[in-house]
Amino acid sequence: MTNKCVSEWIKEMASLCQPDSIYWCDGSIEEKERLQQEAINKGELIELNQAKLPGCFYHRTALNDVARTEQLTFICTPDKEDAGPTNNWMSPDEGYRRAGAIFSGSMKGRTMYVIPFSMGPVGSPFSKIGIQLTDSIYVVLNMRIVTRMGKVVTAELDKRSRLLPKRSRLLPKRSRLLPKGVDFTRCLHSIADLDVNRRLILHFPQDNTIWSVGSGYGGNALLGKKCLSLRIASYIAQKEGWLAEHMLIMGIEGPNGNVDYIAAAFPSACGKTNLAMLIPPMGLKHKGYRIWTVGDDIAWMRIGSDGALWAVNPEFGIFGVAPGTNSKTNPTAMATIQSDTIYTNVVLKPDKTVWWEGGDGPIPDNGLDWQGRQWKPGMTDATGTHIKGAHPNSRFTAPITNCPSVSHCIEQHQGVPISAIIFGGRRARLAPLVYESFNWQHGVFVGATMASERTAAQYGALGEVRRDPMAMLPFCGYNMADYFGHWLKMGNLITKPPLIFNVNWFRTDENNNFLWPGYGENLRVLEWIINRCNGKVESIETPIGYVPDIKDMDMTGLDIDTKDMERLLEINPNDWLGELKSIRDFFAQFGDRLPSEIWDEYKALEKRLQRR
Ligand code: GTP
Ligand code: SPV
Ligand code: MN
Repeated sequence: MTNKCVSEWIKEMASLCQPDSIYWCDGSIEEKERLQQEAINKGELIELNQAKLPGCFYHRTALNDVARTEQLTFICTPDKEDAGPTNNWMSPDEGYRRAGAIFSGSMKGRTMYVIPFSMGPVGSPFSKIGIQLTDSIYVVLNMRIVTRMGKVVTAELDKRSRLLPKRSRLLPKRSRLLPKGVDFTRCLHSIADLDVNRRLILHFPQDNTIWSVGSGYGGNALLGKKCLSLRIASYIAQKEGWLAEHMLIMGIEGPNGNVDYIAAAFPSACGKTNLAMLIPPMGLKHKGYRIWTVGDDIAWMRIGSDGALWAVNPEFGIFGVAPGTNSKTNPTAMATIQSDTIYTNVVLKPDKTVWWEGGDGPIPDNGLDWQGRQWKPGMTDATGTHIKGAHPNSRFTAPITNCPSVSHCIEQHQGVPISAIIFGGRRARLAPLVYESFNWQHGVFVGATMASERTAAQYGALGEVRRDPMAMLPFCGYNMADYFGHWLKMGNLITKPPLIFNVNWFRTDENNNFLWPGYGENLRVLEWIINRCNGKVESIETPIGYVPDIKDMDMTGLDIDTKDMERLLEINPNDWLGELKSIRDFFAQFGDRLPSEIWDEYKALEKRLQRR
């Protein structure tokens, strides 16, 4: 049925992996139900209480397969310099050889599922098509939620190949491995034996190819997500003149009924899903604010014919962090995950419902933990450490259309116009609640100098700062110095650029308590940001950028000390001069490849700080 280059590629991959059978996914409800049943029979899925959680299922990953494995993730380019100092690198030859040895015969006794999927609305000229081959039903069912997939995408692929000129000179030169023809991302995935020593997540940007083997976890295995929509897409975006970013997209409907859209980049587990689904706080209710969720993790942004930046969420579902999600912190997410949701690595209660640390309701008396062991609250291990029921990175996968605040614009081919770009991270000290960059170039510097603290619970040494430019450190598919250069170049092309801000919800006092209440209250900061975009409020100039005058922030109904507010907005020049050292070390690794504008901004900031 489909294009010859597609069927030839599938044939070649099948002869490598040797599945017993090959099955093309059509995306129908019947197919979904059949696969669910098969996964239940095999023990890959557990059916949850259908009266309480209709259409919901439960999955446990292997014990060693609970998060993305950045150390096993590689960018495979002929020249190591093209991957840059912040990526793991392997030559394409070595990549195909090493992963090929693991893929070899890895699907014996299994079915190879063929998933045609579209990142972005089906039929949009901006959307990218991928085909994922996988031997995991869990992956098929998740891809069904987080992407648009099946028959409609196969038809779109056929349409695109019919439109192809007979002998296209427009197509990029391909490696000898790839036949010429319609463009799609070739995504090969096998869980193989789930052995970490035989796990590789490889990206071949020049070949538009992803090979992932040995993991069944989210970002490692749902290849449309981080692998295609960020690593491969960022590479394509640089060539085609757009941006692929680790950003949420949300609309803020204001008192006058206007909707302003913003995009925000925070590192993993730093609050994108929460912000994208924000519920306005009581104190601002009278103003009639409404939030519209466009996306919670990835944004593809292009320059529109009006010269503004327009953003599309390439995904169709939410793969969100479960712990900490409850009806107080994120009621919208809780409403989203009551049906048609796959829960991974949370606590399974005796009544076949689910729970996690920081979740709703009373802590269950007992249940099965994420490892499938009997679990009771208060249990400790041999070292006396409290045993968590849910894995800290346990997740839910739900269709974005379940979200009560979903924007009606998610299918718009051109996306939504972005008024503000917001960067942010977890900083116990240093970074103020919010500041605005002086201009685009300075804004790029602000994004490039982003950093986030690792929390004791999740990542190791408390307070340890990891530099994570634009929240893209693990996701940039090419040399990050070139990536900064691309951002700078985009600034010259956008005639109506969004303003660029930085936020920090995580500043703490000397007792390590958050100074800012966060969550819904973050709307107060967004309101100031929108007012800045619309020229409605003044600001105060500091060495690092513009900060709000406290009187310009609506604090109605929020009981927060003026002292604390001052501390939240405080900028300590000495601390910032200290930070410059870490920034300099980070930038130094890029050598001459780092754009001179970035060093110009660095020196200008140093000067402004020393003047104080
Ligand atoms: P990924 O899916 O990994 O990309 O994460 P994310 O950026 O979408 O993070 P998410 O919204 O899931 O939040 C991660 C954690 O941060 C959760 O435990 C939240 O409860 C917490 N969090 C989110 N927003 C805030 C906030 O405004 N203040 C505080 N103190 N915590 C927050
Ligand atoms: C992240 O880690 O930023 C995620 C989860 O959004 S994953 O899809 O696994 O990358
Ligand atoms: Mn993410």
